[in-house]
Amino acid sequence: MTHFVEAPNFACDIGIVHLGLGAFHRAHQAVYLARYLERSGDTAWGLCSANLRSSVGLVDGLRAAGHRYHVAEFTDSDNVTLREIGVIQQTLFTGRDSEGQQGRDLEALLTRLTSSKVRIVTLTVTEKGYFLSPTSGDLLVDDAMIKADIASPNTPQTAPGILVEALARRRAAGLPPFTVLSCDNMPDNGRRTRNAIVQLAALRDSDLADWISDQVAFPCSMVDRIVPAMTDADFARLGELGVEDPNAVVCEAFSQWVIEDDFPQGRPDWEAEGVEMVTEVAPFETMKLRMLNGSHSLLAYLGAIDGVETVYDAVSRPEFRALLRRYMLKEAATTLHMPDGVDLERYADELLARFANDSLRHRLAQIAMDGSQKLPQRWLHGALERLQDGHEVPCTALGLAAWIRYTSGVSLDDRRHEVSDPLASRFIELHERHGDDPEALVAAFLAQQDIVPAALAAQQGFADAVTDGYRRLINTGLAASLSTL
Ligand code: NAI
Ligand code: CS2
Repeated sequence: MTHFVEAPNFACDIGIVHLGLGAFHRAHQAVYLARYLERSGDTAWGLCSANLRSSVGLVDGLRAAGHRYHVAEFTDSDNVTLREIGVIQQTLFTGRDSEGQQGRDLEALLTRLTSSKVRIVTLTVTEKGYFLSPTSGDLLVDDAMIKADIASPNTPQTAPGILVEALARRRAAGLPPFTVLSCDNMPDNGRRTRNAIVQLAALRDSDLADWISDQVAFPCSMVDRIVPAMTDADFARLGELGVEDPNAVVCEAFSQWVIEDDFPQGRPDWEAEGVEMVTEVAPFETMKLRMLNGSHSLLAYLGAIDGVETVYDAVSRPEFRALLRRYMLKEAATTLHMPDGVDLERYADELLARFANDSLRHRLAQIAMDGSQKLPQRWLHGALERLQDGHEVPCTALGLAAWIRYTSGVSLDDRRHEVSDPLASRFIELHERHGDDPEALVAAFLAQQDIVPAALAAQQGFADAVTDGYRRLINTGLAASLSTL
């Protein structure tokens, strides 16, 4: 059954600026706001959505379409809700355009961010867009882009740089700050975002850093909706349903948003749309990162090095389903401390059912991107807790072995793939230096302290398990390796 929902014609004030206009923003935050606007008629919370780095085509495409686009929410391949979204009022691009020009709409974005009507800034700039060390959470002050923002703070390129400049302008104008709400899959995402911004501000003006520290709220949030990158097949399927829209996105019907309720400048009444406003997000965030995202990463590396293409293809195989159940219940759930009433076995079953949605083509190559930024929170912190409690983590160890292989850019049957990761060139060097010696290779990867907590690297039993896993994968293949778990 296909259910159509049209967007009403509302002119809104812009109350929220979003950084990172990707697939997820269009199918998650924008949908909650659109539903809120339709129900309440409150026009204070329209969106200005900006890209800082890539996807200028999407920014311009949405402008050309009057900022209206479609979200196709699939329960399964037979049941879809086609929602037209009209809550975005403005789109901007501050990255490098096709002529190599940097910062096309930067002044427009900074002007928007200093409007008194803007009270919230949301972000989905991916984990690497915060320029933080994945293990310590400290700002990467030696990164070339952060260095450029330190040298030229009035023409910033990074998300932290843009927010620091906008907050400095608001402070100088006597305006209250906006609230900053990270919607990226990072642990303690609010606290980490605060770190990035306060540490960058401190390099410019310690009074500004103190003001941000005292005045700006950085609530944490847990976000969940599977929104794969669009494929030609997705556009063709939407065409069959009567939707010709280059800015459309396809996603699952499920959606969740848990937010720490700390919005001193006000916020939309999100609860009415099903958002859970809570005092502490951490248990839900850790549960989702370790169980859902941790499972995704297991499939991504073990599947991708064996030629499996999508999440659906992987979970259609009993050996992968068994691996995920075992990982989720024995290695992830056992590290969680959930409020009463949360049934983790049921959560694991629900996740398996979501992964088996036959209408999504969620490519493992997409999930495999940026492993250096993702693995600490998905696998490594939980693994360390279990090992310190005297337990083993065989699924995580095999997953890590698969990730190490994946970063060589060569699958188990010697096919090449692209490795998209800010540390990709470092990985290639490690493979060139130690590729012939699994023990040395694993030791070299475990010694990367900006990815692997030192206490985990020091667990010899874990290093041995990863090395065994690596040997098994290359000598006996995936199926045999999984069967020994
Ligand atoms: P996407 O590939 O469609 O968009 C990525 C966005 O991040 C683009 O706007 C891009 O310009 C921006 N970006 C990338 N690197 C950046 C950098 N260094 N600085 C500034 N901006 C940068 O990806 P999508 O699906 O929108 O996901 C984005 C993030 O949203 C994920 O990394 C994750 O943290 C979060 N998320 C995504 C979900 C999904 O299923 N797609 C679900 C839950 C969270
Ligand atoms: C995925 C997530 O790309 C990835 O790394 O694990 O984007 C995942 O689809 C979402 O977190 C689901 O909410």
